[in-house]
Amino acid sequence: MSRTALITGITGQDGSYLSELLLSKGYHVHGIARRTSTLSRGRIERIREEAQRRALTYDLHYADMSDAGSLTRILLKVRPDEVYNLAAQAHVAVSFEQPEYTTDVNAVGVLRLLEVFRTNGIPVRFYQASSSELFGAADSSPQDETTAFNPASPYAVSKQFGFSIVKNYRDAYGMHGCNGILFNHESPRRGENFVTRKITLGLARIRYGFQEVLSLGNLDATRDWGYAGDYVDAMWRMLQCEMADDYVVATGKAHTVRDFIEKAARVAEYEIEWRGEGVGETGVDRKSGKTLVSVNERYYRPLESTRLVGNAAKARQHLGWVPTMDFEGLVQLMATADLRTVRDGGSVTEV
Ligand code: NAP
Ligand code: F7E
Repeated sequence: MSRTALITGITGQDGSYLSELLLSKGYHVHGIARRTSTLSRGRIERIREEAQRRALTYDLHYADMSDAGSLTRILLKVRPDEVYNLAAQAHVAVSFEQPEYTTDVNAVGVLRLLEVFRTNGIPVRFYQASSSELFGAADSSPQDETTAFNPASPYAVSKQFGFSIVKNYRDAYGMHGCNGILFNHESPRRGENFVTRKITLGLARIRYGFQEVLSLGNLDATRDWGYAGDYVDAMWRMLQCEMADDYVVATGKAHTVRDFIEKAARVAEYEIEWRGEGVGETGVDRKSGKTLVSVNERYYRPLESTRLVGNAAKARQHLGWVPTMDFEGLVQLMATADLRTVRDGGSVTEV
């Protein structure tokens, strides 16, 4: 018999890849989408059409993580076997500007869902989108499930609450709740103001004359970047285990923002040369002398996460999780997709 899954954050990057995965496995898929003034469904429009064509269940329901009543109504109606909580105010820099909203959605929102399950006796398997940002200014490297948390932003603090409350409900009530401590994962569907996508889209726009320069913050920040398509597979694998547990999902390799720019620039047929330093630093194309990258303090954060690189040995061993794409492949995929989309004048989120 087909299982039923509910995805919060279905319109986001991960929600779209997880939708495809679950539909391919025969699930009935439901998602919550919030009301926005312009529809934010670009990433799942094609998935919806395809599901409709194949007569598969792929239903969206209006709800919001800040509205317990709406969550209760949908959970009681859908009665899912699995719930994937991906909805969040997911931007770390924005969380410094909107800490209260970030906490309401990312922290209290998790509790709202858990309380609906508990008070209504709904026996779901629950996935919580935890984050490597919990390690923050990490004391040791690489990080695994035993590394101490040291969150460095309101976003990370809110996600630490989400992590802890899932563990608490698992221990106190025997609920099947898993935390995926996922390191950064990217794709051509990544939000446009996260650094990888900002770079690939910016370079494509410069290449085709729609943008002058790419303005960025800390070029020396390092991250462990993987491919979103691989990471949603780990989410699903967690919920197939009899015993709920927490898992780090990562590639184990760290790169700087600078590395990412240099590789993406090559795909756009530029050769970056760095000149100057600090806020005066620029990235110049060696052949044409054109300035492609400049630094703007506006994109610096009050506090940075540092030394982030994950050890996913537990996920590999217990879940049989194996990533399919390396850093070079990821940059190539994203840069090529944005060059094509900008050239063809298409919608940047429909890839
Ligand atoms: P994303 O693209 O920003 O998607 C976030 C989703 O949450 C969107 O569907 C968004 O809806 C929805 N949302 C935001 N506020 C909401 C609210 N108040 N009520 C209901 N829905 C709301 O993020 P992502 O990259 O797919 O990440 C998915 C999850 O994994 C997030 O929880 C994120 O914090 C976490 N995470 C991500 C990464 C990563 O590297 N991508 C790593 C670790 C953890 P709209 O489309 O309407 O905006
Ligand atoms: O920043 C630096 C910035 O915003 C990465 C979210 O999915 O992953 C993501 O959070 C690095 C930081 O991602 C710009 O300072 C430089 O050091 O792409 P990002 P993030 O903050 O790592 C974690 C795991 C999550 O859980 C989050 O939901 O890049 N950086 N210049 C910049 N970052 C941005 N956004 N824009 C810049 O211009």
